[in-house]
Amino acid sequence: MTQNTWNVESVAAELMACEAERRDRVRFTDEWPELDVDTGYQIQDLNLEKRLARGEKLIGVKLGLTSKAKQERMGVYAPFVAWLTDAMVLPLGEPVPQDKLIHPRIEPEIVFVMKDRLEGPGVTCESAMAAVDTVSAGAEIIDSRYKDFKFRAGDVIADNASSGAFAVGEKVVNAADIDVVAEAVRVEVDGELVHTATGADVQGHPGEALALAANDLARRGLAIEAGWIVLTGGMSDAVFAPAGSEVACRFSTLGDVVIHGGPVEG
Ligand code: 0L1
Ligand code: MG
Repeated sequence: MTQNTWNVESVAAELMACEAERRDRVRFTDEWPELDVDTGYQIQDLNLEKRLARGEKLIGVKLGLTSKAKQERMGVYAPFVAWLTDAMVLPLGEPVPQDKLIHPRIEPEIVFVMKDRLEGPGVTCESAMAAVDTVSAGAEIIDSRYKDFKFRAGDVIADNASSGAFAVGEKVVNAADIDVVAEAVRVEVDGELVHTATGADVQGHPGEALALAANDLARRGLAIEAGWIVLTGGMSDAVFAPAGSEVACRFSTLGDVVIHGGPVEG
């Protein structure tokens, strides 16, 4: 397809096809510069409808690019929101689903489970945190439908913020009982330390990321529902997760989430 032929429906269909066929492509914005943030969300929402129509359940939201490390790596300097469905859950102990993903990368996340519905606008870090039930460690396995993870804001929002899979650690802590700003993580690849970060790296406070999600969803007349999972965004840059690798996200109080890349074929 060439310039001027793209629209919300055709980009949505192409992204779903790329995902199903494990095929990456060049970003759309080179051919369709009008693909801006709002258009990206229209595409994201259209593909959510398709996911739900094929039986997936909406279980929460994820934030993208809430840390400087992620923004600088991706060259996109504004955070955004995307959808989580039950098909994206990676049970602990299961390897990276290499057969479903194109070029998976893993990043550590602070994960909230919501106690109350949270509806913007006007949500603050404080009111956001008051609506959180529990906190856990998480690891998101991102996967972009764009070659080399090269995209602009409209592209990545349309692509559901590079959603792939995510794992949540075993330990569950009441939100009132943890300092999420001070919570630290060490990311090790095959036993070697590659990144460190804290909750402060996520918008200064992961609650700010949650507030941002609620306020952003409000622009589309949507809210964060009680019981939903919220991935507050990669705390550090992501690391590649090929077959044969082991990525460990070791949190200071929330425990470890260790993800294996799976067996090397042949
Ligand atoms: O591919 C990406 O890095 C965009 C999604 C960002 C996810 C995150 O920051 O948690
Ligand atoms: Mg993430």
